[in-house]
Amino acid sequence: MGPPNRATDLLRLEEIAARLRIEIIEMLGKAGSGHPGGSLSVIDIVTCLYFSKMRHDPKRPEWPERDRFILSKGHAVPAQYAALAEAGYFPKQELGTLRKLGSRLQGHPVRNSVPGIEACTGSLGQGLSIAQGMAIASKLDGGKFHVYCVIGDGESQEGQIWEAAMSAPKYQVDTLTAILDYNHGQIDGYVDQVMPLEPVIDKWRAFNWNVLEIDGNQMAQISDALDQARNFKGKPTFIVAHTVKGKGVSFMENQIAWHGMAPNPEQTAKALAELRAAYQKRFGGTHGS
Ligand SMILES: Cc1ncc(C[n+]2csc(CCOP(=O)(O)OP(=O)(O)O)c2C)c(N)n1
Ligand SMILES: [Mg+2]
Repeated sequence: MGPPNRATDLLRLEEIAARLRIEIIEMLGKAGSGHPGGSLSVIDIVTCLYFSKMRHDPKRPEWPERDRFILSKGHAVPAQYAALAEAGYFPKQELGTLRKLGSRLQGHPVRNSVPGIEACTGSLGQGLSIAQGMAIASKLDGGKFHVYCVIGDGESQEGQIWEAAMSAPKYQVDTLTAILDYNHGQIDGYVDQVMPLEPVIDKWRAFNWNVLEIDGNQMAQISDALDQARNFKGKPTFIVAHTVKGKGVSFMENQIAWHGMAPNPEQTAKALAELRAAYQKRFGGTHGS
């Protein structure tokens, strides 16, 4: 069997993302707390990374040459847990323990507790600096692995983000790709109103990054941008990914209230019905009970 063609591969990734959206809502519904908006906006990017672009091996989570993924906006970790379980880092049944006392799956990523989690994040602003350190280590070692880091648009108000923005080009860290989940919402309002990021592309270009702009909920665009980023030499790449907060669940989309609120049982059922209907329409068959 040869390699899959592009259309087949994109469809495969879209199918995974559609399933992981369902699993995110199931997890949050059971947990009774958590962050649906930013998990649903980023899941297409996370899916493309784990199931197409990253060199990693769930059986060897500490393999030195693995690519690293740092979710700097750590509150969206249900998206990463769903991907890690799908990839085989831990059993899917464990997803149902999210945020429960004694569970490995805490509300924010914890390194050394969950295989596949590379850094403790959730205190916003720190992940890009951590990622840059790893990416420099890779570069010093001959560029054996690439580091991917997702930051939020609200998170971009943290000063430390701009310290990393300033220093990565100085060290020509081309083993680093940062992706901005530009979903326009933060914890208590719209980013444009709380602290505008614009002109975001000009800013990162001025800091001397290779900047790309995509629709971060379109698999083909995500895939192409990640390929370009990895192949670009001499500078780190910054991907401005326009996304929709709460993407896929109509009553959550672009609603600030759904930043950090879990759906109640009735809302969970409604969201799952929508996601399953969309899945069925697009891919046939059913997913989940
Ligand atoms: C240092 C720090 N300050 C405040 C918070 C509380 N907090 C959690 S999520 C959030 C908003 C983040 O917005 P954004 O980065 O846009 O996330 P997304 O929209 O992707 O969910 C804030 C302020 C935090 N986690 N860390
Ligand atoms: Mg946001």
